[in-house]
Amino acid sequence: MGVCEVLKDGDFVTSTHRGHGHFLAKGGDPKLMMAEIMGRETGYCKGKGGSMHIADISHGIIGANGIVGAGIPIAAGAALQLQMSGKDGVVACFFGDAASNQGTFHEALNLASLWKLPVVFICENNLYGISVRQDRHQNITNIANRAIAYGIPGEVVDGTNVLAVYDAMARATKRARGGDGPSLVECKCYRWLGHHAGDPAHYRPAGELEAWKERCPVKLFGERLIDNGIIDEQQSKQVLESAAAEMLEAQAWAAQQPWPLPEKALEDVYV
Ligand SMILES: Cc1ncc(C[n+]2csc(CCOP(=O)(O)OP(=O)(O)O)c2C)c(N)n1
Ligand SMILES: [Mg+2]
Repeated sequence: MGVCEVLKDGDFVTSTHRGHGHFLAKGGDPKLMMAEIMGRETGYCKGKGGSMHIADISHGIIGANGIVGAGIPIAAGAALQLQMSGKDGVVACFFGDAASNQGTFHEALNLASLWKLPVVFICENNLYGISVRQDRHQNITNIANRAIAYGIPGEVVDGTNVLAVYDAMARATKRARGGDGPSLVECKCYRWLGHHAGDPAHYRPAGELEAWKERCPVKLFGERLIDNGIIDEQQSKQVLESAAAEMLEAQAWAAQQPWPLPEKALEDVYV
């Protein structure tokens, strides 16, 4: 949310295999998103993209991506298109800690920095790639330091603090729009659930999850708004309840939607 709040119409987002939050934050419709996740005809990609390949070009959401690290060069390509057409748009490119080990990350940052492309690389460092903890998949603690190799700014941010994320994104976006090129923003965060629904996540050290749950970004931001007198407890509760109700309504609506017809299976796909 801290990232997408900075973006404007005409800006783009590339996402990951964990992209539903990015999608909603950039303005995607929850009903059409749920229909796509359930493989329905009325979903954003007519049910052919599914959970990991949702796209909504009308909101600048170029696509989630089931291939780890694949969104990074796509973001650089979209930024090149913006630069070549003289538009002042920016691309926000999300990826994970493990994705930053992929060749695509390094190749894309190399060209994006060389050509001063208007892109902000946002690493969601949630400490794990599937079951593999960060200190077992890379020899660094701060992924933002990889920016040094490409001569661009790299910033570590507390990913549980939505305003800190917003500020870092605002700085990076200003730089990108001003023609000074990309930045790398590393958001330190955590994955509450296992890698997927069936993963009991036994690889976590005891107490780790509980400690991160104390730092729930939604809870912390709500408390901050209350402490500063911007909303009261009742309003905070209402916001959370209405968001949950909206998602339940989207889920129920999507479950009633028609399945795609078999004879349309080869439409809109590369064959
Ligand atoms: C190219 C490629 N290699 C491996 C996988 C299998 N895979 C799916 S998610 C994942 C871990 C990704 O970790 P990270 O980038 O940290 O993202 P997170 O899941 O933590 O959000 C892997 C290895 C894949 N989808 N694509
Ligand atoms: Mg990760």
